[in-house]
Amino acid sequence: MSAIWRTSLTLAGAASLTMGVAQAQEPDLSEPPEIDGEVITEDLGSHTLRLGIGLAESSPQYLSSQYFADILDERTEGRISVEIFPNSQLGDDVQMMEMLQTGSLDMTYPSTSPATTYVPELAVFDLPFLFPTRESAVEVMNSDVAQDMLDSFEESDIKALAFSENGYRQLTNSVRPVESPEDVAGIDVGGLTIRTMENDVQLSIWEALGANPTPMAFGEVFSAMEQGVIDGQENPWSTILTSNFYEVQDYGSETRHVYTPFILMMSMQTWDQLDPQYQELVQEAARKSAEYEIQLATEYDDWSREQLEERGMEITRLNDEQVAEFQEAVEEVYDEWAPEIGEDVVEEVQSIVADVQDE
Ligand code: TK8
Repeated sequence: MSAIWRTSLTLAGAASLTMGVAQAQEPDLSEPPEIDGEVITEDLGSHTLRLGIGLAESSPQYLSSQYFADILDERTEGRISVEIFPNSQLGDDVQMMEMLQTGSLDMTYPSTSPATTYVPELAVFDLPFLFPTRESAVEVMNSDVAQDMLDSFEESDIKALAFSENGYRQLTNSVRPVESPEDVAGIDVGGLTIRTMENDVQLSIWEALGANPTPMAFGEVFSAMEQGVIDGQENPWSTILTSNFYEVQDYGSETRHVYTPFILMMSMQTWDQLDPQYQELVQEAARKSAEYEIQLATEYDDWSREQLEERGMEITRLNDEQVAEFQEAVEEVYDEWAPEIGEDVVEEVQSIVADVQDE
């Protein structure tokens, strides 16, 4: 951990450290759960799996991927090894999913939003303000509707293994503090140019808020902000921190406008090469590492916001009325998209959420 954080420290951060500013540089993260379960001692073939991810080495996505690799390593006596390539270095979410289909990459870990081109029902996760709590989102990810969505990837030669948490998304920008939809739309001065994921529901959300939304691959976002091509973007605090977005974004708003998951997935060509015993193990390791990822993402969330403030970002917290204003402004997104996604899927998800909230 500390090595990772040291390498991702900015010069400014390093300077403030040497100046003696007390700053916890590492979140208080849970250790990965102990690796237990049967070890496959029989030689069922050797595999090196290349896993490309979008986020940085310090992200929950990377740390849990390492745990995934460790489980496979230990429980196959080193016969399955996983090489992780962070920071979109092998491609962005869309490209890496295509690489799984052609068999030129073994595994990737995209957001659900760009994966809706394969499984349109996944767009239910793009609906704004759907999950009042993280618990309700997790319950939906563990549900049969969600499992059906994972299974549907098989038609596209992708073995989707498990959902985990990208998380509640927050708005950042380099122009002005935002506490209302009017601030996004900038009535007299013009709307903020906001990068969105490559997903039509996300686009509708930002259109409804009066922004100028620009879909873009994640790997291009930092430099687009640095060069002023876009004013802002939206992602969980942990990503805003671990991908160093705070270096080029002065303002953040705790909008929590949408909760999006990740999906850990494998090329069907790779999957088919694995012995059934290995397949079972890979599936189990994926679930365990996804659970760990959700735990890390939870632990990272508030901590990251504090870190961002310490690093000079001005973060606006919204009260209930302010959140309600955003919620009202994007209500039309439901009218537009629920029929496309499937009213049944939307209602099923909403009823799971309602059950969790009633408990
Ligand atoms: C990383 C992306 C990222 C997502 C986005 O590959 O694109 O903004 O939130 O986490 O999947």
